[in-house]
Amino acid sequence: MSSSVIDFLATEARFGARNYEPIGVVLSRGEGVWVWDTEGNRYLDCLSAYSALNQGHCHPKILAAMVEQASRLTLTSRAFHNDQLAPFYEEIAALTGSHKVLPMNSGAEAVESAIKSVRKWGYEVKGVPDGQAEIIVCTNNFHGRTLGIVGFSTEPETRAHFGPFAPGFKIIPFGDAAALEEAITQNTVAFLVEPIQGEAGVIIPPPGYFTGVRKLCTANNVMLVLDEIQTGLGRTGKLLAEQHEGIEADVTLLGKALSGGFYPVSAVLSNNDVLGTLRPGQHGSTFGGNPLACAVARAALRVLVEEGMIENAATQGARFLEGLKAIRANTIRDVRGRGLMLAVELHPEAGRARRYCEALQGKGILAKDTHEHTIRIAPPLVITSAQVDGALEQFATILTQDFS
Ligand code: IF1
Repeated sequence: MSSSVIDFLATEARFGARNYEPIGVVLSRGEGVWVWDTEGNRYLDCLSAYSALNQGHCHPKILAAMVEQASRLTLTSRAFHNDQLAPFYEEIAALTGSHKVLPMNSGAEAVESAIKSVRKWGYEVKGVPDGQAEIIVCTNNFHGRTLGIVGFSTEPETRAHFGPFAPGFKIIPFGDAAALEEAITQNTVAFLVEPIQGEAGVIIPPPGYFTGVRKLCTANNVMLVLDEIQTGLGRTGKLLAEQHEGIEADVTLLGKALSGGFYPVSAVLSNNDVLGTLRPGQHGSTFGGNPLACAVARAALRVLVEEGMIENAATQGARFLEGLKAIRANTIRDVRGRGLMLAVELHPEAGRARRYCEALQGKGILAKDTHEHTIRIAPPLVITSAQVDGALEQFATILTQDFS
């Protein structure tokens, strides 16, 4: 490790809260699927900042939109209108078939805003007694790091010593529609769930699960809130992961790639009057819906669609999945994926997935482990067949070694 890299890491260690344990690489440039470290080494990015870079690093058209808007008007607050918000609303509503949009900044903010909105809808429209609203979530969920959200996490690491937490949440197993039916009461206002559980290790529910969930939510006047912050915007090979099941959420949450990795932009999309319950002064954010965010998001959505990235994710995701499944290695317990949201789960005796990620780094691949034994694979949606094949060669090399 060069002295400059050591200096970077030492300074981070000296001043930074140690809330991450990054892989030992200091990146300085990104373009498309590639990133370079400060030593000039090139890597294929197989994390895409947890699916915030679906459009690839530093997409030129999103950059141009950002520079143009940043030189004109960056922020007005919502105390005044700006000339980017309405077109952003129109374009994202048309693309997703939504009726109402609430623009926020981080994914967690979108989740928290959705929780507030469905509770308000529950009291004012459904008629749930004030303060009695229940929201159902799943074990191994990941919806963000704010206090409200970690209060219903089932991951000890995520919630230990952050309490006390807010009440009003019920936890059921993911993928089990009967458990949802059992958990619904008169006071249930929503079921908040990821279409595919990302952090849990790319857990794909059984076929027909969401068809059953949709029916149960409709029959019980429960809002289906799909957290598509990681699965959305082409990651699974469709614009929204819900499309694989042919269903529609009542509320859809987007973030991450909504800005192509240029800026924190998230949104709550509603197909009904959930967002209609919000009145002036009842919710807000300094940066929510700012002109720079809207201009960047408009460009990010445009290139995603116009450059065929969603279709490419389906094609290259199928190639990547088939190639991973073809690897014959005793270390591999399971290979899972939909579109370019993939994971390789290792046998526990194969050792920690982090070791394999560190070995992949030496082969020019940046990937991230999750839950000890799983390697997440999520390259930008602009990846080519040749790049997939090149990555598969390296995965095969590393996975047939034993880093236990
Ligand atoms: C970290 C995980 C992924 C998300 C879903 C909401 C949010 C996220 C489905 C909140 C954010 C990020 C957060 C980041 C690492 C990453 C992550 F490992 F934490 F769980 F992707 F799997 N819903 N996920 O995946 O969005 O507020 O971050 O904008 O906290 O370490 P955010």
